[in-house]
Amino acid sequence: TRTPVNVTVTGAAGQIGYSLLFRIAAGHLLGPDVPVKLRLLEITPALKAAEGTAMELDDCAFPLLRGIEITDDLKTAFDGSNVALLVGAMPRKAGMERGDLLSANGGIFKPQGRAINDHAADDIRVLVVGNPANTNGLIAASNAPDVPKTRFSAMTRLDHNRAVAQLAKKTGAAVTEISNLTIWGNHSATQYPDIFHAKVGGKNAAELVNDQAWLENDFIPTVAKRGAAIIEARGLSSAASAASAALDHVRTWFHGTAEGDWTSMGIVSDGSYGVPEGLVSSFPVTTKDGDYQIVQGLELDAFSRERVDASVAELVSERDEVAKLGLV
Ligand code: NAX
Repeated sequence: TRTPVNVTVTGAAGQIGYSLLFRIAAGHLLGPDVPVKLRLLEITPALKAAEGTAMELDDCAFPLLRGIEITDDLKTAFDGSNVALLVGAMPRKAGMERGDLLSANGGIFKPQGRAINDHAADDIRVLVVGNPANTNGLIAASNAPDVPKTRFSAMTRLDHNRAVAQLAKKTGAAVTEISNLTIWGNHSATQYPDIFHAKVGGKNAAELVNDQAWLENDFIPTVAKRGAAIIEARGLSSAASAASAALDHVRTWFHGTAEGDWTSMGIVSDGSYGVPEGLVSSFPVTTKDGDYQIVQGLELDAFSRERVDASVAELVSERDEVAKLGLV
């Protein structure tokens, strides 16, 4: 029988944690044949709530779940960790400046990056979900100098899945018929969901839709502002869909993209497509066995280029801000 994989989840007592943990334990992260041990990291005041979630996990009697450890200690949380899902973050509160938000999150992701560096297993893979996800990923990666940068990623898969769903609706296709969609840039309202290389049932999506007004005034803003629309409707931010996207992200990273298709991941830029090296930006990537490669050679016309550049400019300003704070 296989040795269990150690999966660390931060912010385990939060909303996303409550959706995520049960599905990890059910085998939806790594597959139906991979046993897991969960490490739940929380801040001290939320440990009791995390214990409540752990009691419910016990009560599910999941065959793949081989242990749960709950802690507020970074070393314990990341010791021997193989997969780390960094979900807990400092949310933006009313009146908070972006600098304050970045600084508060630096206080979380800098020590977590360091702890991953010092204690995680050699094969560690990290997904940052907590916002601002790209820049939090940059902070974590920068503070883990001994871990290859390619092990760190930030989540834009929810945006990717939202774009797939909207495109399917518009074209009347099934989501399974949609491929080669890309989210470029930051997981924020500046992100650029790109359908110019996407396919619907093998046909070019932009040509099939042939509706520039829908693309500009409906599709792009709907995808980019979906998080706000969910809050407006539900009174709470996206949780089950975010958890589902996190599972998709990690599963695709390990199990690979389908032949000819790709996915979207926030990753440390190697300079491809003019995105400054070192920024954590979303790209089209193919994946296999826990590694990824940026899809090269896609043409970006003026419309796409302008949008990619705008989102990347936002990432540059976030990076400059955290650099000033000594976080990267
Ligand atoms: P919640 O506020 O419900 O839960 C966050 C949890 O993190 C809390 O239990 C809190 O105690 C814990 N936490 C705070 N600081 C911590 C620390 N230093 N160590 C460990 N745990 C800590 O938020 P939830 O709805 O679960 O969302 C979590 C994060 O995901 C937020 O930052 C949110 O903005 C972000 N999201 C990112 C998405 C993406 O696509 N990348 C989409 C969904 C979501 O909005």
